[in-house]
Amino acid sequence: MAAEETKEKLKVMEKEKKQIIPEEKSVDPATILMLHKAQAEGIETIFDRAETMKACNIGLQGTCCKMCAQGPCRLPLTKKDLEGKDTRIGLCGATPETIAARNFARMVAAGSASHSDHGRAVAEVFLAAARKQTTDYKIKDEVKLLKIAEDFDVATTVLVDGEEKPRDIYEIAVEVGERALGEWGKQEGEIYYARRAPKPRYELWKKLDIIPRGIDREIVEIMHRTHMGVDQDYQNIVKQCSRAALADGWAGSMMATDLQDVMFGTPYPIHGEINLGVLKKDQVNIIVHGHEPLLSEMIVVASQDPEMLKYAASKGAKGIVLAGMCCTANEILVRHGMPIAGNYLQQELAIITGAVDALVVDVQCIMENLANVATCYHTKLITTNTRCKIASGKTEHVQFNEHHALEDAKKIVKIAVDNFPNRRADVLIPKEKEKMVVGFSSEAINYHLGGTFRGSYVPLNENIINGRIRGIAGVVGCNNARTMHDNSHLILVKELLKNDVIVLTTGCDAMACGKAGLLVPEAARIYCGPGLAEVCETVGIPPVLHMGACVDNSRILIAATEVVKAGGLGKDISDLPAAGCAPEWMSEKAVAIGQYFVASGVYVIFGVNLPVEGAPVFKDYLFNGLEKIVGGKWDMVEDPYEMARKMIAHIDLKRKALGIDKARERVLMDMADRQKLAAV
Ligand code: NFS
Ligand code: SF4
Repeated sequence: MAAEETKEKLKVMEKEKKQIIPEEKSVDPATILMLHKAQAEGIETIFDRAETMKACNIGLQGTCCKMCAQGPCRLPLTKKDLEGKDTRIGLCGATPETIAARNFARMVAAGSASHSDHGRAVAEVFLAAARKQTTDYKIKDEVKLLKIAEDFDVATTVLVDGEEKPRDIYEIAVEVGERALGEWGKQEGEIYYARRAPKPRYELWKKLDIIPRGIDREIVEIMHRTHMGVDQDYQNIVKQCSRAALADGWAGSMMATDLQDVMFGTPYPIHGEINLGVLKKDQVNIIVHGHEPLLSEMIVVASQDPEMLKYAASKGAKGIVLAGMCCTANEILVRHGMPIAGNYLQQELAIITGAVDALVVDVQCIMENLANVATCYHTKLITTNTRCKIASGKTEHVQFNEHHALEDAKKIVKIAVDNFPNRRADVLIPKEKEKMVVGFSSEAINYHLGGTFRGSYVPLNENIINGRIRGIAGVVGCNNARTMHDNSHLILVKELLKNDVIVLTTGCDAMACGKAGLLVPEAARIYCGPGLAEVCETVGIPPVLHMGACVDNSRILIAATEVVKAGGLGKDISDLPAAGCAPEWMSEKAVAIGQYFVASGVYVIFGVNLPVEGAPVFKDYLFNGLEKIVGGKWDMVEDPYEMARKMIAHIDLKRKALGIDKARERVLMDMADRQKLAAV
């Protein structure tokens, strides 16, 4: 018996020893509080597992090949390889370069597939709406539809008795929808949106033969080329990575953004709130988590339905809170101002509040452990998509269908309301919630910075040229349990602001910024250098512009293109004083995004780790060689201060090349200068 007791004691001690210190895991007080609650209640989260399960060293280096059953062939880089001749090869002779490039390419393929399949689902619903096969979705933003119709070569007018008349908007939508949907299966030619890029960029892609033919084709080709014994030239593999990634950035993701805007409205600045404090103890709390706004848009409607509110009241609830998580959150936030409960690493923690009556998920970034955590509380975990089920038997599946979307949404809301009385006593909702101003689509930036008269990017360019704004940074991407939650996001963004670099953001970085109070106009005075502060205060915008979800990184491509077109800052995206970063990335989608930015001419830094260290020649190609070919390049930096330093150094280099490095004195442009600029 005594021995048993000692064993038990040892077990407890062992458990205690491994306990994480929440304050070391996140900079977000709400997250820290919930981690304490998790510990007190004995709930294991990703934060715990990141402590106990170490990553595989060879996988980290990118040189583990399991493309065939003769492997896995593991080729770790040793000091000897670096000093002498590197003779490592796999069973078939594959070099570290081939292996790392193939692994990298498969990440690009998976990432492009995810965003693009999201886009496909949107295109299908769009077409159903255009054909009036569903009444739940409509054409909301006709102006945007007319604009994208041009890109798809769809006529917007029709000749009636020799007179040009506007075409029926739904007729246009059907044609746009058909052409858009056709982009996935197209076998030859070019994706329509390639021509949206600045002309020199388009010409360069053409010369390099990397303009995507069709989205699915380019992704399939990566899978083929990376099969055992096919493409064994890392440069040739990277070329296909560019093609597939461009198919994501300039087609799959960009069409997702555009068609969503047409159906649900193009975002314009709107107020919102963020962090777990948006949940309410006395109301039904529903969290929608995942990525596609098709479902969440309907749940927004269902949760505000008077009948549903009455039903909630009958169960003793004072109302219904609908909050988002991950990119779904960004989608309903930028269009409806719906609150956000948190970013990627907070998903388990939301359940741990004990206040979530239903967690509704669709696709992507949904941790399987949600099913385990949900069983410890009353929370109903509801899957809704044929592509994403959880095999635990601990979830409910309500199949969502665009033909009766609102009905499905009401069914889901009802499940949540019915579950409200099942709450257990141990509800703890952190008080933290921050206000923010979001919804800066490229159209909104155009309007806000240019004003109603001009509506252009010229004033932004002027401020970059005169040096008030030193440059533009895109800071995006995930959280990663291998690094302190939100920490690198915030250090990096604050460093950039201090140095007068304006920040465009999406995804989980946008949420990190929101929680830290960086998404309000008042942040300019506190965090920015004098130049950027002045611009933001004059225009009344936050210094960090929330542009939406991760598929909306396509908005950053368009904004960059608009800046090029506004003149005075070179002729291509690669000329701009700009840089991108995903400081806490974890998803394959991030790699696809990184690659399409690089192939569009942008310097891109990734944090945490990039699995290329085991293949120094391949790494050098990504980090240096590519720049001479596409004008953009990769980098990996762990320290957020160093990330900022390198991004700013790159911005300064570009300023110098443009001859505006000396222009940092505060000169106000006169009318003649403006006209000169506009004429460029
Ligand atoms: Ni982007 Fe959105 Fe977040 Fe990363 Fe996941 S939510 S699509 S992948 S984790 S930023
Ligand atoms: Fe090994 Fe070559 Fe098979 Fe990869 S493809 S697992 S390197 S034998």
